[in-house]
Amino acid sequence: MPLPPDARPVRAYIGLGGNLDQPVDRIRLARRAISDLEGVREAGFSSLYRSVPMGPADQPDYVNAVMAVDTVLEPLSLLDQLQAIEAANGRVRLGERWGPRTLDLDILLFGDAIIDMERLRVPHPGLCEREFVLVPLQEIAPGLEIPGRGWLRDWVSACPRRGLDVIAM
Ligand code: ROI
Repeated sequence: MPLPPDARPVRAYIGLGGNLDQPVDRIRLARRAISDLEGVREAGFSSLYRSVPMGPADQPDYVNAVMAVDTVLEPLSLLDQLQAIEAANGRVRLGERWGPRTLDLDILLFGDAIIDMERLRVPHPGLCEREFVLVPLQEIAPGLEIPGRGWLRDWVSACPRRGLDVIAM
């Protein structure tokens, strides 16, 4: 939604992923739902990628993307809204650690904030090890510095290639 004219928004990055029940459609719907949130404006969206599962191999490939937003929400308010969108998408965890899921929405970065709370850690703890997050993030923010971790491009170069393809724009 449009932001108030006097707003001083923060640029945040959200990781989207899923591997159950039409993940491409779910990610597109999630993008729309995030863009429609009050206090949030879309600022960029990567291609959609098919990625090899990290975690147990006996699950479908994932679809992943990264979205940039400008927001006047506080980090925990944004998290609440993202979790509501996950719940509306029938988010199920099938018990197994790192098992399949319908829709995952993770706050990857929130401006230059470093947040270490029980509910929310930013930069996202898995960010720098996950090809399926680093590559789409680099697509929409090539010059990014990750707070406390250095240049995104260096993490992309260092990240092992496990299998990632663009499937749609
Ligand atoms: N693996 C891939 N490829 N993509 C994900 O989004 C993803 N999300 C997860 C785990 C289970 C760690 N594996 C993933 O939460």
